[in-house]
Amino acid sequence: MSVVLITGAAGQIATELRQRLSPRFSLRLTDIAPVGALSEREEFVAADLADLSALETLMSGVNAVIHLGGVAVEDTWEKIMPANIAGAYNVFEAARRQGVKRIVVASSNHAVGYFPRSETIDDHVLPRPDGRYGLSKAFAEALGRLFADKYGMEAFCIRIGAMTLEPEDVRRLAIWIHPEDLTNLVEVGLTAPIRYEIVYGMSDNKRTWWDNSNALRLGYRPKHRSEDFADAVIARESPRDLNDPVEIYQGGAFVTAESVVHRKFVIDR
Ligand code: 15L
Repeated sequence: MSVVLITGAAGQIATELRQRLSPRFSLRLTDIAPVGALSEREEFVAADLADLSALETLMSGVNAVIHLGGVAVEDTWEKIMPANIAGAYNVFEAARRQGVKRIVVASSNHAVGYFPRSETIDDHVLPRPDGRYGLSKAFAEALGRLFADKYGMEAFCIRIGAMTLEPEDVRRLAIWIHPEDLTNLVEVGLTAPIRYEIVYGMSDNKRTWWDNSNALRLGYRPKHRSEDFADAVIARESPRDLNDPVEIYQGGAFVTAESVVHRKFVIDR
């Protein structure tokens, strides 16, 4: 059975993936925080993404990596830089040194959060990060490209929307992904014959602003639909100002953090 290393194993996404992937893969888990009880097919080794040599040790005997580790929301550069920029580099470099070819990268919708919702974007658009966090995800995608081109590695970058059991608000009706669908997409990322791909991590969402045909081409078949929750979500949300940048841009509230220039741009456009 293939051994898959999961970074950020104590996080919300890893917790959902673990229970669904462990029947099929042997999981080596790592995080700086404890990950709770382990199943028969799991082992845990604590490590910091800043520690390249610890990561290199962890890669021994691994067939593929699911890189979920790092800061998962907007934060200061002092936190984003070591965890998401240096951390992502260390994961790729440790994998390269140990001959691990395939990395599934948890990118984010915030790598392209400054695209307006009026535009449908696909896997070919240039990055358009909406903050330091989104920038770090664009960096991780570019790392995958570099390591694929230069060292023959394989990277599958998932621009994850919002993974929860149900969509939390109207914006997330467009970008929501059920944990079961995300697991299936990660499995595509682990097993499909690819060199470098970008896909969007969303369920079968009618209100989407993403063209996810690349994921479908590679075999992803989402089972869940955000539209099933739409009436309830819309009914409970207070009226929205459609001229607010939070509503104009795909990244939502991530866009407006420190956005003095941005607000001027919105007024000028
Ligand atoms: C993300 O990238 C975050 O990790 C998640 O917590 C949500 O905030 C999501 O984006 C979102 O855009 O809603």
